[in-house]
Order: sequence, then structure tokens, then C-alpha cells
Amino acid sequence: MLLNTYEPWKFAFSKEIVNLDEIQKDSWGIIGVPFDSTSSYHTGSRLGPITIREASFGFENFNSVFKKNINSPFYDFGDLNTIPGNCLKTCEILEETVNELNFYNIKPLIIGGEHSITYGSIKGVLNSYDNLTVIHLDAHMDLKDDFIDEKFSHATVLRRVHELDIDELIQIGIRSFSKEEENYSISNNNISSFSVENIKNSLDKINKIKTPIYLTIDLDVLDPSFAPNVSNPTPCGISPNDTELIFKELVGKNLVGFDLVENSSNKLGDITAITSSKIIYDFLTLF
Ligand SMILES: [Mn+2]
Repeated sequence: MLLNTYEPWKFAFSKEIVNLDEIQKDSWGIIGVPFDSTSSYHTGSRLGPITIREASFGFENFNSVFKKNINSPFYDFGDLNTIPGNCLKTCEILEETVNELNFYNIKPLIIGGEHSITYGSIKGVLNSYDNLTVIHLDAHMDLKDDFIDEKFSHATVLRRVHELDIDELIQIGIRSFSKEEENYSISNNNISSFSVENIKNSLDKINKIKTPIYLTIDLDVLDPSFAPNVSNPTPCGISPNDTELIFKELVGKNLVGFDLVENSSNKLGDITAITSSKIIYDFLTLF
């Protein structure tokens, strides 16, 4: 390594970017999206990309859960230039960035920011894939048609995603929703919503997926005892061990996009940022 230095604002173990044309096909590229303008409770997820990257330096290269090192090279391209206060324009910029990543055969690994940005990321992925199953870990369904008259919000994002041309939406860890959202989930036969008690059934569902997969994780899927600093903490959630169970079911599947959102840590070394970072670290060990 030249000068024997490292970049603390790049995810640990990420490879140096030398030439985009020489990047290994199907590697992952991290993009931070420091945007939190539609957050309805705790704001601060704009600091997610920084606090999560910093926390990544606490882990070993060898992942004892998956019994392997992080083998596949991945890259950290820094943070998106967002437009504070404008969700749609920020999503358009992110979609364009994901298009560019796909052009170089790099798969997007998005660190939020809040959940509304998932719309821009999935739109970008859909420009490259005809079929897509979205796996959605969250305490909330996020299937409202509008939230206080806003169509584009972190509370409506999976409704907007479902309106795109996706094959299936699989929601896991769900425990907070309106009657309208529950009816929408029940009346659309390509939506499955699994409660915390039904995680085992969601694993069977994941096992049967044949299409490319986009995985979106709202960190509030975890119980607040593991991840207190999220935008909308919701008691009685899943544990980090449950996310590892889900990840083990994803081994060998065709994952083409990933995001982790709603981390609102506001200081370095925060337990929520460490947990977020561990989830991304586990995800990167799958390949
Ligand atoms: Mn949520």
C-alpha cells in the first residue's frame, strides 16, 4: 500500500478503485445516500453512511458465522450528491448512478439515508433486469398510498416500488401497519408479509425464488434493544441472529441490489451503527 495509510470514510476491506474498466464483473459498489428529508420521527439518517463506515473497522476479515473471509472484491464510491428536501430529484440522481454502476457490471450496495431512496435504487436496477423479486426487512409495510398527502415518503416507498414492474414483494419482520396497508398486502397476490413470529415461513418463501433479488433492509426490523437509533424504533422486532438466518437462505441466489436504510446514529461507535455495519459485512461475505 502506497504511504501505508487507509481511508476511514471508506468501508473496511473495500478495494482501491484504480480503473473502472478493470473492475471485476459482478462486484459490489458502495454508494452512501445521506438523505433524510421525509423522516417522520427521528431525523439524522443522513449521518448513516459516515457512522456505519467508521464502525466497519471493528471487524475481522474472517467471518465466523459464514466460516470464510470476505473474498469478493468490493468498492466504496463515496456518497451521492443528494438534494435535501427533494426526494424525487434525489431518487432520480440515485437511479442514474445505479445505471452507471450497472454499465460497469457493478451491483449497487446502498447505505442510507432513509427508506424513500430505495425507490431510486430499484428503478435503476429495473433498467437492467426484466425480472426482480424484492425482499424487504422492516417493522413497517411502507405500503401507504400517501403519507400526509405526500406520495413519495419513507412511509410509502414500498407502495411506489410495488407499482414498478416487479415480480414479487416479500416483507419480513412486519409488525406496524394501517388497515389500508394490510388490505393492500392481502389483495395483491404478489405481496407476502411475514410477521416476526413467521420468519421460518419466510425462509421457505426465499428458498423458492428463481428471479434476481433486490434486498432492502430498514434497520428498524431489528428490536430496538439491538438498534435503538433508527428513525422509527418499534418494539418486539427480530434479532441480528435472525438476519443471519435469512442471509444463509440467500447463499447461491442471484442478488443484484442491496440497501440498508434508516440508521440514525449520531455519534461514532454507536451500537446501532455497529449493528448496521455488521449486517453489511455479513452480506458481503455471502459472495
Ligand atoms: Mn420501518
